[in-house]
Amino acid sequence: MAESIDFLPLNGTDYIEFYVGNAKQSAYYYQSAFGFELVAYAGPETGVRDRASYVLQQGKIRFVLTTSLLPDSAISEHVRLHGDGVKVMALWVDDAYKSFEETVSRGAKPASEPQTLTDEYGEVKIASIYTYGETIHTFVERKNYTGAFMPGFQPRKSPVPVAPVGLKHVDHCVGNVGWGEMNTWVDFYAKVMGFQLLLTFDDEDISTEYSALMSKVMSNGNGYVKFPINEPAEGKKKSQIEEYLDYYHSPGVQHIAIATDDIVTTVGELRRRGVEFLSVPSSYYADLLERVGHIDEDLKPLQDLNILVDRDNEGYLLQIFTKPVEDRPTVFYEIIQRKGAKSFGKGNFKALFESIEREQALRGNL
Ligand code: TYF
Ligand code: FE
Repeated sequence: MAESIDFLPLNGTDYIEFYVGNAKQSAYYYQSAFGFELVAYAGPETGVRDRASYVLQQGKIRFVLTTSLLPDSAISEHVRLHGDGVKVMALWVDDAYKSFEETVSRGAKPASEPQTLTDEYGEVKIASIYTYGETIHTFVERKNYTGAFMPGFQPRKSPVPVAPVGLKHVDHCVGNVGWGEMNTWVDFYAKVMGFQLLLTFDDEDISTEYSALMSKVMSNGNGYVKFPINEPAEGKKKSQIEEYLDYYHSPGVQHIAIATDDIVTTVGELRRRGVEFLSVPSSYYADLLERVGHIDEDLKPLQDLNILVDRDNEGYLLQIFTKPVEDRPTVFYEIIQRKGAKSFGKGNFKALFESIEREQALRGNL
């Protein structure tokens, strides 16, 4: 039965927190390569004894990089098992306590009870529930909070000036789950979080010669928060989703798509700073305009940068994918510019997945 009122209104993504082996060095990478600015810090110098966290910001995107200072802790155990990865997808809400109660009453597994954090800059309320694997959603209510990030954190600036690359907001966060588990998590987002099914990609849409997967895109009511869920499917050889699961050792976040309004400038700058992207053969560009029709951009810079284009009923989109940003083939980024299109680049799946498979083969995992 459809509920007429949204029991979980979301204002957007509040932050994404990664558990990493060395937060100081990861923070340097996100500043120098991705153009994020350091805005806050928590650690021994601020009275936090067991961990260090760096808060980075660009546009509306906030990343928190957290490492353990202890050999035995939930954070070090997370890093031991998964490598560097996403622990928290935090959602900005108007009522964290209610968000927790509404979702837990619908079957969410609690991760931490609602609490109110206070300092001289105001109040932040947080509460967390589990989603797939060890990943959690934290509901963050920050009415009138004027501090750098949250109570417990102190403002901290980048040690050298950072030049942003035009990253604006989180477009979507994709999860990889185990064989046959996609619909379980689709149901979770529908029943527990009140999301709706936006799109389905089956085996036929996206199987290449080797790799195969299925994907369903879940969206909240206002469309600000979108969570595609992938599961592996049977193919000739190892699915890219299976490769992820082999290295992450559980379901988890596969890619974070970040929006820009000038993808040529953003990707040019990221490449100049050493970010590595997947590439497609030049034949992709030979018939691109026949496939997608007129686009505002010149073809040459798109081809030089290996940016992909796809069209749907409402417009078109430009997108590109990084290689994994850690040594395990797990988390990667998508840079996306939407020009009307609300889809996910289905027309690029074949070229994209063949590109991923070339990388899998280089790693000996195909
Ligand atoms: O988010 C999406 O659906 C697109 C396409 O392993 C995609 O970015 C889907 C699965 C995948 C990589 C990219
Ligand atoms: Fe994506």
